[in-house]
Amino acid sequence: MKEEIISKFTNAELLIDDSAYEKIVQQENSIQIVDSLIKDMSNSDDEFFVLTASYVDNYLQKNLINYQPQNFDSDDENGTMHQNQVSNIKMPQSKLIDVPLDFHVIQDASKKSYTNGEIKDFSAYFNSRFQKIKAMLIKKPNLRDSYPIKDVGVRDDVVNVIGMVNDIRNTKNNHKIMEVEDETGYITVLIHNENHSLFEMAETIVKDEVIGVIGSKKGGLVIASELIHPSVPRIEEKQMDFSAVFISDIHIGSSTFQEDAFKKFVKWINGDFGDEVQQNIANDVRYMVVAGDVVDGIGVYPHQEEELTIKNIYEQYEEAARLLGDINDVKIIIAPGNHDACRLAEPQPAIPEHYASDLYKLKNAEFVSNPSLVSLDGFKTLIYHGRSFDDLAMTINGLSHQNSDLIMRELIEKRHLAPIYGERTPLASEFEDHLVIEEIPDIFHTGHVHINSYKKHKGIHMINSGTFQSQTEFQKIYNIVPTCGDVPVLNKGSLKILKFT
Ligand code: D5M
Ligand code: FE
Ligand code: ZN
Repeated sequence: MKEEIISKFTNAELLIDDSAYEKIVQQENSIQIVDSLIKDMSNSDDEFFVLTASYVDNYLQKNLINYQPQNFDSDDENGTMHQNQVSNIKMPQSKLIDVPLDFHVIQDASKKSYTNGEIKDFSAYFNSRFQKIKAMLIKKPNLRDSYPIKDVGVRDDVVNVIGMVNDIRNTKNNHKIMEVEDETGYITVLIHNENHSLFEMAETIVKDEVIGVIGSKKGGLVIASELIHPSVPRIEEKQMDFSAVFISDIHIGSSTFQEDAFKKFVKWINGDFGDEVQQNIANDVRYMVVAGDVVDGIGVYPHQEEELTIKNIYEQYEEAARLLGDINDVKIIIAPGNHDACRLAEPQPAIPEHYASDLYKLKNAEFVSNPSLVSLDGFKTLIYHGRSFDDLAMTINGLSHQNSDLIMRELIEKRHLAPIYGERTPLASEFEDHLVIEEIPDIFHTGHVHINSYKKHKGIHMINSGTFQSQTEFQKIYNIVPTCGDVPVLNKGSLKILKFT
């Protein structure tokens, strides 16, 4: 072996002294180390001719290769000192590893989702939405005395009803006209533009949401004085002693997937990348949530194949398993998006094992529906990819892909993840509406728009996790500038964005 080592150095026109040689042969994988040392020395700007023991020492420490300091033995005080040196370079991996994970799924539509597409399902679906949200509204003091819409015509007192918005539009004189319906009938509601605050609120009302209406009768119209969302009370914030990472829209298989940034991110989460502060954050990470668009998929939009580096859906998920498989000691929760190999209609069941068998083999991965509600050490996390953002950005003035925090706030106030039926978001006409926000989450995690956002609304952390895909041709046309490789981490209750580009 001595000859082999010496000749490798000679061939590389490098000299090695005896102490350096002794140090190298103490290592288990000494031949491999010689190869990488030679590479390292050739890349170095230093003008040196003789490889010394201290250079080898530095190199081994820097690269953490089975670092075995000379004269190391457990009785030697120096031995302990050397071990500390190593751990100063690589931060200890805690991940609160001794504390068992408390993960469970609270709501998942994967197995509950049945439909045979008949008309009666359609009305069952809307009835489910109406009843669930009505049950929230009726608890509000102002709506406790609400009555069926059919009684509006026969009663003389104030109008006080709960209904679903059939239609809302501006009149010629720039007031708003809204048709509201329950299972007994419908009314036409006028929102006068001189009632500024009410008119402003009405600007955010969309078709198919469920609201409370208080007003007075005038001819065949109801003049609104108050419009009421189901909304949420301010929640009490819990003490968080761990970190959770939120990502989405990785788009593996696309030529615009930023693999280098993603690999840096994986190194960071494993505690092998970043400065001391960043590594300390990584050490607290117990959960990573992926809110859809894991892969770019196949046939999602016209001529997609021209922008794919992996043109086979199975291979895209195999690559995803390779990349995510490098993540240690973190529970990974994966929900689908509109690019995944899944039914498109929401609720989307979990990514099928059939397409992603290697991902399913990862011991630390869990697969859930879109949307779903999970508990991360007691923190209720609502995961939704965010397809409905396209519809809300198009419908409500002032909302756009850039400010998805405002969209998330609207959805929470409306207690529905995709209120508008029949636009770009395909909704399955189930017997039950799984997109009603029944339980109030601590964390609301979305993706899809490819632009980070964060805001706390009534104590709820609302996070949009951006993307690992750089700007696509489609996004250029719509002037969507993605925040690529910026990862939000909820670190012990406060949000940090780490950049990996
Ligand atoms: O969505 C990527 C980005 O493109 C995201 O910002 C939403 C936007 N997008 C996608 N589809 C549409 C439609 N149909 N209208 C408007 N904006 C859209 P991704 O799901 O990754 O393709
Ligand atoms: Fe996406
Ligand atoms: Zn998407």
